[in-house]
Amino acid sequence: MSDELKHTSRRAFLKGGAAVMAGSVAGAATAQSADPLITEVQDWASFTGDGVDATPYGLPIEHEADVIRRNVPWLTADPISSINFTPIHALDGTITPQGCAFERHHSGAIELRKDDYRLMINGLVDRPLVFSYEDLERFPRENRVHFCECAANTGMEWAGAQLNGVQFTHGMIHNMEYSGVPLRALLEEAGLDTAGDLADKWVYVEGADASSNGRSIPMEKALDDCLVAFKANGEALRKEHGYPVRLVVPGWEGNLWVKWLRRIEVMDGPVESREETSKYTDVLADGVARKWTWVMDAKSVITSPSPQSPIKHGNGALVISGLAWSGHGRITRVDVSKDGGMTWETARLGSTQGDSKALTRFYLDTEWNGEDWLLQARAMDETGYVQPTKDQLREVRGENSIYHNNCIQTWHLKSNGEAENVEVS
Ligand SMILES: Nc1nc2c(c(=O)[nH]1)N[C@H]1C(S)=C(S)[C@@H](COP(=O)(O)O)O[C@H]1N2
Ligand SMILES: [Mo]
Repeated sequence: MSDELKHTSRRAFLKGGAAVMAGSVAGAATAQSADPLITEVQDWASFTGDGVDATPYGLPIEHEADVIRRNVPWLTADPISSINFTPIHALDGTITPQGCAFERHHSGAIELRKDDYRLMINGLVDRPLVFSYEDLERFPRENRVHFCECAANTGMEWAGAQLNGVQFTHGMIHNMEYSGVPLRALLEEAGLDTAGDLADKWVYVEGADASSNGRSIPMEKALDDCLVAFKANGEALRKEHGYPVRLVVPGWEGNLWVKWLRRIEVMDGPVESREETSKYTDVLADGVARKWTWVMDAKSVITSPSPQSPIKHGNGALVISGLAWSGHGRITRVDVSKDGGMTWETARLGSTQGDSKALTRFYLDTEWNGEDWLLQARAMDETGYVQPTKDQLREVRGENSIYHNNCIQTWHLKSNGEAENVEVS
């Protein structure tokens, strides 16, 4: 192709594209009758608004009162030992506000004052230590964005499409910017020789709540990227997320992210506690339980349109939006299918850089004219791993698993704009 031709066709393409967009955002382009919201002076322009003293600490405006954590009544028999879900169908970008980030407690959220906070490091260290909150603040800090996904996220979907909303199928996840001290620095302060042979060493981490939620973490991970965090999204951790201090274990299942962190013991091996034997293990197709599935594999889901976020505008321009994440690193690509996985289009990632082990936003800017679609998203991460279908997972895991379900999700988008949780095979 000559340079001249290339030029012309690119310009033609751009013009064509613009025409499609203008024509398709129909409501916006053709508002011709008098719209009082444009022609009349409104109350909010005639009187002053609230003063600066009205909201010393702000909450979302009342019109957003629907964007809240919700639970599934039959799953939440006991609210003390239970779970609620992030309204991911109504959020955009990647950061989860603490006020609506899912919670999972084994014995309720406790109230622990900073003054009463203590963190002990003991076991196979030269100098067992107890840190106060102020002590922790005197170590060099880091800021990092990471997702925290409960291993049970999507767990109700193993045997069939069950919960009709992305908040319930995928909402056991949040993504925050944490400020904290690398766990490595505290272990070194306690005299752990991090240059020595630590191949068979573990840390056992415990919370101050009645459940303690004790978990064993191999030393390699403890020294790699774990953070002892005290701020999330710039402000103190909320009580329900572990105030004043929680452990951040990037990319690994949420159960390891101990809240109200009180003790870290360096040990010769794993404790094999309740949370890592009878729970959070994966039953395979042959009935054998697989231990230690720590890393959350690459996963993605379309958040809009979805059952709780139907298409309400008319035909034409449609933004399909969703989230992708991987416990192994960065998301490199997300594909979207409209026909249940037969053909795929590559989505646009909301940020080109993308944090490692963090939520990535994706968009597919497309057009919808009332077609019946089987919408799916499929994530790929920097290791080359591709998110599997439900059938592929079932071949290995059967249908009796609960945890670590990272299968491709399908929404049936109907001509009326509503979407439903379905399965394709
Ligand atoms: N101390 C303590 N830490 C805990 C838990 C708990 O009950 N107690 N629940 C764990 C589980 S199963 C998950 S998924 C995450 C949830 O963190 P969140 O409540 O901030 O969403 O915290 C983990 N840390
Ligand atoms: Mo969890």
